[in-house]
Amino acid sequence: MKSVPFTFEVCIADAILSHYDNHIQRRLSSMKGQFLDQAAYDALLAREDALLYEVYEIKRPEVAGELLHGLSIVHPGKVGDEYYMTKGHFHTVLETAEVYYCLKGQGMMVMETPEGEWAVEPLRPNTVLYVPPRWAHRSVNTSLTEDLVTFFVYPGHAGHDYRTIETQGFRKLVVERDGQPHIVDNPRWLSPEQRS
Ligand code: S6P
Ligand code: ZN
Repeated sequence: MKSVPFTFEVCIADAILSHYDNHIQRRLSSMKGQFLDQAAYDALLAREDALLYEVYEIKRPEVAGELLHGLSIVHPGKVGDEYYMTKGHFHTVLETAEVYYCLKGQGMMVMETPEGEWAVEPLRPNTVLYVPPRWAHRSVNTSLTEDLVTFFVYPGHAGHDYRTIETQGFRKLVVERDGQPHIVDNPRWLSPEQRS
């Protein structure tokens, strides 16, 4: 792919880019085992394989020096008490960071390191979130009516490691209690010592 300068428009109202190369759609069925309330997950899936989130990617060569970027849209909804969220991942090259710019909606970014440190930061319109190297990240939409729309940028060679998160989830979950988002412990999570 030839590297020449380019521009494109971000239509915030429709949460769409005027140009993108790839459109990924993640449905409930692809999130098996990710939500804590398995019975609620099964019941929802029996009714409908709902669309949880979408990613519009601008493709760039997946090499150091390039920047991969695009739009992530998490739709509103819950599985049991847990808000709709992305799968979440570490970057395969752990020492790579990522920047998120929130365009629309209300949410949280749940993060953790392989050593078990954790952080949860708010995502609100016009906020920039910096995910440092080594931190796994998952976006959670804490609105039940509006999409959470973020623009992301990360190094071309970062890659995605979904396996650790698929196995035990993140250390913290974001759930609704009395109509408000709350950060709670994930009972399935194991510390690095317990894992080995
Ligand atoms: C990629 C970046 C985002 C996510 C997107 C979907 O490094 O963090 O583009 O891919 O938000 O999340 P996930 O966890 O399904 O890749
Ligand atoms: Zn990432």
